[in-house]
Amino acid sequence: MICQPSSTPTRKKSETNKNIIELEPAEIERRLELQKMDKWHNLVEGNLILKQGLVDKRKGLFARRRMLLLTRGPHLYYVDPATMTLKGEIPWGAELRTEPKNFKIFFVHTPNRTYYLEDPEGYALEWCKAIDEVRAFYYPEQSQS
Ligand code: 4IP
Repeated sequence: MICQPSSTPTRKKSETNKNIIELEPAEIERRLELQKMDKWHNLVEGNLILKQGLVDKRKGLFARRRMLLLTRGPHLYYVDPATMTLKGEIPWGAELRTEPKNFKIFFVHTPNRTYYLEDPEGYALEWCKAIDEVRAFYYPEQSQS
């Protein structure tokens, strides 16, 4: 006899409300241990990766495909996935702002530069939401306005 669950499993309220940055210290340690086996770990200076994904970073006429790594710290590193070299990072600060243009394209504004990013998979809104959550955590006063 096959037993069917009596009701559809639902996520607990605490899980649905949880964002990517509010983690208990033990959870951070647990995830860092797992991350040590990840190929990107050595490129993020020991910081916990909160979100990662391939994006096309446009500068001038050309775009370069980069692995974008949002970490605790906070940091937004970008890595050349072909050579596995860290190419740079988007400088964090209270002034950093995201701007989704459509499902693929989003901007990250910093005081000295606007980064033009394209998520070929169409998760630009998720990127903006994740970066905004991290910003609200590290710069709560600036995020309220
Ligand atoms: C490069 O273009 C790449 O877009 C670089 O990105 C970018 O550096 C350079 O800008 C730009 O000239 P080419 O490869 O066509 O030469 P990446 O570092 O990801 O390879 P950043 O890191 O600043 O976007 P300059 O202005 O930094 O040189």
